Amino acid sequence: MTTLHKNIDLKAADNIRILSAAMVEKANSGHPGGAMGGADFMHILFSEFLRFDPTDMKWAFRDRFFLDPGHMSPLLYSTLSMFGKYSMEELSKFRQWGSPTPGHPELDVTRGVENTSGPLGQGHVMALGAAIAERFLANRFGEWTAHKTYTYISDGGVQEEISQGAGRLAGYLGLNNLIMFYDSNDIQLSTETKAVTVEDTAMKYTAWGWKVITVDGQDVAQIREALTAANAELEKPTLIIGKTIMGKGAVTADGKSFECMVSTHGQPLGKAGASFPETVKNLGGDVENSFTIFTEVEELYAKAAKHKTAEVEKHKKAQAYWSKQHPDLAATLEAFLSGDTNHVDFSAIEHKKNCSSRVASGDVLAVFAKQIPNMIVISADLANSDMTEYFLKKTTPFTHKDFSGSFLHAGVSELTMAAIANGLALHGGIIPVCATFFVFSDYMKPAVRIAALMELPVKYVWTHD
Ligand SMILES: Cc1ncc(C[n+]2csc(CCOP(=O)(O)OP(=O)(O)O)c2C)c(N)n1
Ligand SMILES: [Mg+2]
Repeated sequence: MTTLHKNIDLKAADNIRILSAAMVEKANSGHPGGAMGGADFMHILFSEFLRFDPTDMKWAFRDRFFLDPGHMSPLLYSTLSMFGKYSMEELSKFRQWGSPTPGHPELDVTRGVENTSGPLGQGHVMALGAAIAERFLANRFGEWTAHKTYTYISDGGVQEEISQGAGRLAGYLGLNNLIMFYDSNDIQLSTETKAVTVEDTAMKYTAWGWKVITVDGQDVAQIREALTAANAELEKPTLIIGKTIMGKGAVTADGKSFECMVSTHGQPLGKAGASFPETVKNLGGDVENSFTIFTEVEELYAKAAKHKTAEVEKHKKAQAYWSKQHPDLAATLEAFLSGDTNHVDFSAIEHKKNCSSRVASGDVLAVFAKQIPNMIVISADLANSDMTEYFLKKTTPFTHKDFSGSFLHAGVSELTMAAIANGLALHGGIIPVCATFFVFSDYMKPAVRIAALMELPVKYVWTHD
């Protein structure tokens, strides 16, 4: 790599750091530290790897990016601003009433926000759902529909119990299309991580069947190499553990380093003990004009955007060719993507007299199994008791690298299951159903709440109490 190339990448990442810190400083609230550490990864992922068309953000076969730690939203907004998805003015209204840059991102696909996040842990499990949806569709319509699902997790997300369900299932299913970056800065909201854990996270994910790569999260060459290896992986989901520096580049008024400080987790740099103006200077920015994209960085992203649009154009051509060759399948795909279920004939549902409500539910699902080929039913180890087995009998469960069926045995993990269902719905093309006893629905509530906020058409089967 030339020195020039190296410099521009650092400049772009520093630009993202300045914007993220400036948003929080201006709003006088928010989370600058984590965002500043994750900037190098976001720059490389978005400018070089993530396949999407900046002029057609809703293209169905785009790579997905799911942010788990919603508090790092300045990082996402400022990265997307490089593609013109947020203006400097909009960034400067961070956390203000009615602005498109609320403190935690809310679903807004046209701007590049794939999921609402805030409750730690759920974001990366939605990514798992999207990765399953992608495999389901590729199995039926061909590998030309294939894409990657990237997700970004932090210490909080790794600690949340829901990550156990996602780690287990992604490994079991062999979801090599799922690539997760772990912003491992060893700092969380109120302490350093060493105050709460001695976990070997790499070993944990390896045990679940993941490929694990550990990199210096501030080194773009290592990040690039890891993303390349993750993209080439054929059997396993990949976890890239990026050892990052909380508040990367932050300095005090007298120019001393203010990195790796818990205090930069959730307050403006100025309040945390650093100096915002000195930090901007240290990162090569203009204090009077911190909401700026550097000219060279703007050029880099303009070039990247053009390249992305051209790349997607090629895929769209392949899609058009395939549609011509397979008109029936193409019509089915279109119906899947529309989410339309108007064709369902409810009169086909039959119940035995005096049947229990869960059996009645099973009768309905059995008809859906025949009539709704894009329905995926998930049960949390209760298939033969919540009667989703009526659906299962007409299909097969997903197993390692086999997505020919339409059923997921989630194991005993109701919250994971519900967040996966959200991810299936967010991806599109799928009608997700998830089931457990009514009494265990409490375990799912955080994900049900997020589904409600995002207005996702997830179906819940809650049988008896
Ligand atoms: C389910 C849930 N519990 C608690 C919180 C509040 N919270 C926000 S960030 C955070 C921990 C942050 O640590 P980390 O994820 O490592 O982020 P960093 O400090 O590195 O920015 C907590 C507890 C939350 N957002 N979601
Ligand atoms: Mg952290």
